[in-house]
Amino acid sequence: MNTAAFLLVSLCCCCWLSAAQQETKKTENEDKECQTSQGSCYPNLCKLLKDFGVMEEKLRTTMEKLGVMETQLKVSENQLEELKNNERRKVIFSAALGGNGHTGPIDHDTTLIFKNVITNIGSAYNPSTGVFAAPIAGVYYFSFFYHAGGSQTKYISLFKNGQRMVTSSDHQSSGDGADNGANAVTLQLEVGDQVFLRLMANNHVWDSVNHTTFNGFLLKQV
Ligand SMILES: *[C@@H]1O[C@H](CO)[C@@H](O)[C@H](O)[C@H]1NC(C)=O
Ligand SMILES: [Ca+2]
Repeated sequence: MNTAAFLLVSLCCCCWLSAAQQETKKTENEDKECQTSQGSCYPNLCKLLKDFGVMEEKLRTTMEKLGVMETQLKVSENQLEELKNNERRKVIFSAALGGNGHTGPIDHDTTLIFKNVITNIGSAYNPSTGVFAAPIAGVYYFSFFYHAGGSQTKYISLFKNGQRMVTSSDHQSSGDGADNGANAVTLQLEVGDQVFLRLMANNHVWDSVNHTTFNGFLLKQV
């Protein structure tokens, strides 16, 4: 570009030279400082070259700024794409056991089915089976809260696939009429891992107005 621009300037100068020749004499003295090491040049050409130098410098800094802006734009585009992806990957659920009171005691371990869906963004929780299945690999946070009669034993565990992870329990007692218990856990899950609550054999839990809930959400994709 430098060479092309210089040729253009030189061509223009040819036209100007004849017209400028008369002017030259007058301004020659004023433009002494404009002499190059190759010798003196016509003042108009000299000024033009100086201007061109300034313009070239301006163009260079503008190009630099443009380069920086281009990089920033790319970063913003990537961030936007990430935000869009995160929006798509929301997994949040909350469900209550429902029913009209007692669940249990039953003589074997039973998966609790939380039928009253309060929130189920991403539909990863299945209210017909009580099982949450991870749609995305990541770290999830789960919690559960229960209410139960004090005169019976309570033993509720949260399972990841076949493995018991956390439990909340209380003893049989005549001292307190009712119990409330809870627990929570963060779990790193692979796609398809299942999380659910089990009421262990011969235990009991109560719900009539959403006392007993199972909750979870995706904390972070991994
Ligand atoms: C229990 O949860 C259901 C489902 O979200 C809701 O419609 C209902 O109002 C809740 N009931 C009470 C008593 O909180
Ligand atoms: Ca108790």
